[in-house]
Amino acid sequence: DKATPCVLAFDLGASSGRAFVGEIVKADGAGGPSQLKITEIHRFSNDPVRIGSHLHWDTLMLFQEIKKGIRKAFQAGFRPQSCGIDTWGVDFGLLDRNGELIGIPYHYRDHQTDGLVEEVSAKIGPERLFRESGLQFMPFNTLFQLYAMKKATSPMLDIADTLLLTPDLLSYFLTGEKVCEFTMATTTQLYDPGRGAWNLPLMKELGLPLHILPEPIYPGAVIGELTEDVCAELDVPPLKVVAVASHDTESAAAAVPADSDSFAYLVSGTWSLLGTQMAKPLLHSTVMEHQFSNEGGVDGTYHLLKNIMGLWILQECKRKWEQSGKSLSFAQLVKLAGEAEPLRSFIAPDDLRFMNPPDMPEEIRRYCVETGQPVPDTEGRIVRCILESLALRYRQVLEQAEELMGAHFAKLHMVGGGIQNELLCQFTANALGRPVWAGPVEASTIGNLLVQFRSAGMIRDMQEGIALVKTSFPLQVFEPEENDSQGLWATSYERFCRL
Ligand code: ADP
Ligand code: LRH
Repeated sequence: DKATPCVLAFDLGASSGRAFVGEIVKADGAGGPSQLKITEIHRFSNDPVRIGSHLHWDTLMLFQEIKKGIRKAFQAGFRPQSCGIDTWGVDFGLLDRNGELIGIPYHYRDHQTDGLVEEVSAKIGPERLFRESGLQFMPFNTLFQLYAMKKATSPMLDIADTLLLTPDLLSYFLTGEKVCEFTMATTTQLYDPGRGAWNLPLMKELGLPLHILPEPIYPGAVIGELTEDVCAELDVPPLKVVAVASHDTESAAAAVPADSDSFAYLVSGTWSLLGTQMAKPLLHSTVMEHQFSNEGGVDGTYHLLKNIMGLWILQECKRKWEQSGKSLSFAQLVKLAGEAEPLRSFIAPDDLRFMNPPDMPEEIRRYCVETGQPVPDTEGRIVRCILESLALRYRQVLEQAEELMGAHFAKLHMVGGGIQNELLCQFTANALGRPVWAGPVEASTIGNLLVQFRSAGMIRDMQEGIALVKTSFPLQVFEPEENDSQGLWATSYERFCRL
């Protein structure tokens, strides 16, 4: 029934964006239990654009697709009470003093930040940089991007009045309101979770402009309403725009159908984010040594997380093979991997050489040559090598997370687009020697919807939302296929750790 109260979520990942309407419906007519129903309204590919030596997001296209999504939702007869946007972390647009976008936002895989982790760490001291941000030193964190612009004496920085992170930028285009949502703020390396404030002293030392960051607002806050211009263009009535957990990873984490507050999860998409929820950030030196992040989540939670290179490596192989005339779907690639010999050669997925090489399959082959392993020479072998290496890396990172938390997790929840790859879920269970509970696929979208439901008074709290997720999306459980510690996966893990 399209008159049912509903909300509209936009979830933009690095590979694609989607719009879903979410409703709370009664399963069997009026008497049954409530269920969360999601309807896909719009989906689009998110392809970066190279101009000269720089890689950019096609920000205007993304905004156009969001407008299309709003229009399509109303055209389909839905009457959403609000909409909310989540996207990947760290990236941003700069506005001038008239509120106009300056330049074209950079893509986090742009090479302008190469080598800057080392340079800034040497200047500031790695301990301080970690203690005052709680973040893994990823070269693309907002801090390093701004520092790269500073080093390039970018005139854009001179005229920048406001920095808006991607979801906030898109919400600004819709509403005219400039905000900074908290979960995104914690991906910048400019936010000090210990003090709960922007790290202005650090920015000053690095020569970055101090006035450009709006004060953080929290998931659930209303950002504003669609401007009259947007309503007129789309021919839609006024619509509220709500700040969700605008960082996609945190929206996904907020939708994990866990039994308790203490659980381990893996958000599987372009990236693999492996983490666990905590009441407050964990900032001691072992966290820095293991290079984990503390990222802000819904309701003041923090998440101990590690960025693992993820299915990006597979996406890039797929793209390269397509370019050379061999178009294979993800399903076909997974099938080929399933037919290839098991546990033959591995890569270290987080080696920065895999961040953005010109030819990913070649980079993998070269890695195997350099490490004296059999060279994967077919699509199936390469994909198998990627999936097994990711699974082994998940074990390594999960065990590190447990060491840091002083906890043991009996299972791993996996969510996100990557769980459609059942081979990866099975390999993960095998590598961990623990069950994997897979689902839901659209976790970021669902976390986004839950925050909006709560804002609209459609659910009381996030717990009620999680209960809805559990009754509405069946999970798929993958049990490890071997049980002894001498099994092939266990010995392969030793080989993997020696790489
Ligand atoms: P992001 O949000 O980062 O753009 P998604 O959560 O949409 O990423 O996940 C994208 C990934 O999901 C792809 O890289 C691909 O590996 C995987 N995937 C998508 N569809 C399938 C499929 N049909 N079979 C196996 N894997 C799939
Ligand atoms: C995943 C993600 C991740 C960030 C990366 C830039 O989509 O948000 O959490 O580190 O993109």
